[in-house]
Amino acid sequence: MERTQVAIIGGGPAGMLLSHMLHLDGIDSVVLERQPRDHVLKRIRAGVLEHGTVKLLRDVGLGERMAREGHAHDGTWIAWEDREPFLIDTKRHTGKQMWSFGQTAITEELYRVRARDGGRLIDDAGQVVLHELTGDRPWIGFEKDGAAQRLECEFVAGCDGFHGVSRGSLPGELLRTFERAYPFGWLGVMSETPPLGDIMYAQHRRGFALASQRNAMLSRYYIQCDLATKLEDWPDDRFWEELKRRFPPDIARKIVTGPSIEKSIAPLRSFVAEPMSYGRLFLAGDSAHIVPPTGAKGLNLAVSDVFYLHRGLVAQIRRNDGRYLERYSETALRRVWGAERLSWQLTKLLHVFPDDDDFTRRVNLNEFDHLQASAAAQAALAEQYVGLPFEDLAANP
Ligand code: RFL
Ligand code: PHB
Repeated sequence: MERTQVAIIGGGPAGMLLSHMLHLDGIDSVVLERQPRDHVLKRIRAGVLEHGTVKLLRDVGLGERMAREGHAHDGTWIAWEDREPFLIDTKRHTGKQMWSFGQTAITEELYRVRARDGGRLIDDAGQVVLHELTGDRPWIGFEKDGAAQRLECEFVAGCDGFHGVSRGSLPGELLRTFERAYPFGWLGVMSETPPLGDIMYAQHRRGFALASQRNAMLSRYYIQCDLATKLEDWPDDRFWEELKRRFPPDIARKIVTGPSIEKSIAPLRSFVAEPMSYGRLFLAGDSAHIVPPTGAKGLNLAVSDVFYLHRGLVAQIRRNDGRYLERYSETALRRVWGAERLSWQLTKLLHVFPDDDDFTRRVNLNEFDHLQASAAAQAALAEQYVGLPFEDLAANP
């Protein structure tokens, strides 16, 4: 039997960041991760960080590698067929920049500092079950190397992603879910080629495309694809050709192609679970909500959840002040719904849907033209894209 103050289910960015931040406040945690460590460290996902995420990572001592390998951007471009490209100019409208820095590197850094600081992580942990969440002494049952184990704790953080077990531990009559599935996915390619200088979304009648990056010699590209798409049907040559067709010719010419080092398909989904807490269980990150990647909000939301949850746990454990934890769910959900709305709007604006008609196309075109013309519309989009500020309790007493 093991004992800790906070049992953290899931060793992705949400769980590992929470464990690290609690450690900085002298609070003990144990992370239970279903996958072997190598698997977690190899996953390629997010790449664009909000201003607030970058600041938080710096504040908790994780800024050094980001400063070395990451890259600041004044905003993100939208290339629109037959129109001048448009910059979501976060620098101009908010004074803040976004950063390109990969989730893979952030996860590596988190595993490094937790190991350095003697953090306890049990990977390859199977059959995780949460018990007695409404009592004073919750506990987690799990299997390690075929043996049944028990972890006792004061609080449980459910950071186990969309396919985890934590969300399902809320009673069915309490849990409400909100969902939108999209009839397409993103086919993503990573290549060791110099990226375009800028991050750029492309709207095109053949479908959406995106040019992004991880560092000076690592590019990340995506194209909208059918849900039935099979990776084996997309050799590199076909991918590059399709990608270039979706960008304006002068930009397509600048895309440097090369062999892919990773290729994967991600379906798009919007999903929110309410509430994000039950008894002594608190959900954070993808376990409670999913956004389509248009808008680059998923990892950033996981970080803001962790900011609120860490603050609540520290207030409760160190000062016996329960006000933050009591409001964790409602506070986190306000920010979650802001990101849900933005990523849904950008997904609708930039993708081709099978049932799009001429009316939809005209409305989308008008939305883009309005963005080009209206400083107010540009400022509103920039404010949401760069990330809404983290709330203080005083904002909603
Ligand atoms: P994760 O990363 O899914 O980690 C959850 C961890 O929990 C483990 N687990 C369990 N452990 C124990 N017991 C169980 N029963 C368990 N079940 C699961 C899993 O193995 C895993 O290690 O969730 P977390 O920490 O909440 O982090 C969320 C982010 O990973 C996610 O939101 C982002 O990657 C989303 N995302 C993006 N977000 C951004 O902010 N900016 C971006 O540019 C961006 N681009 C993206 C993305 C996601 C993508 N995909 C593949 C869905 C681009 C793509 C293509
Ligand atoms: C990425 O670099 O992987 C990326 C960038 C922007 C997005 C989503 C993903 O909106």
